[in-house]
Amino acid sequence: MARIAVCPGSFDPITYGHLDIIRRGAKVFDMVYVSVMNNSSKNPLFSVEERINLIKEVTKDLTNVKVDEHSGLLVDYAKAVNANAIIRGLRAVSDFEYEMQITSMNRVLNEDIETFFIMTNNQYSFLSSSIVKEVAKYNGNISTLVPPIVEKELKKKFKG
Ligand code: COD
Repeated sequence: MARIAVCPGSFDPITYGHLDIIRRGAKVFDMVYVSVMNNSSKNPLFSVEERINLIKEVTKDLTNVKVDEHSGLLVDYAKAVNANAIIRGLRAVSDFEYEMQITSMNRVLNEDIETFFIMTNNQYSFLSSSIVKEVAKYNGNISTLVPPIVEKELKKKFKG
């Protein structure tokens, strides 16, 4: 049986922290669906299409990674692509409570789908999309935080 996982998130925009989790997940699973979840209460800076295009661009060397979107429950998306695993990243203790809550909810919704956590790479432990947007907004250097194409698109967003 193929090991298929979903790596869900807002990815607004994708950072080197996300990319590290996707790359490491792709080493363990036969197929990883990176899914931009389109129903979050957050007010995104990038449209779903923009986020998908950026993820596609920075993962184009990974042959077992597909990029997609979904509006609705994550477990329904996982079922639709025959995935029985969810990959999430953990940065700090502060992530734990939220991750435990959504993991438990997803298990109630579908007990056949298992969540796997990948511990952040130390160099990205402080990194989030929000922090990157904050620094970019005030013209700070984000070149070590996001891939060049993401840096370029962020600069465009904040130019106006
Ligand atoms: N290092 C390691 N991991 C990282 C880093 C980093 N520097 N930065 C981010 N990550 C990880 C996050 O921990 C997360 O696992 C993943 O990357 C994506 O992060 P985000 O912030 O882009 O995504 P989130 O946390 O906003 O995603 C939330 C979901 C969209 C997955 C969630 O809202 C959801 O499942 N929505 C669908 C509705 C649903 O099914 N609800 C029921 C369950 S509650």
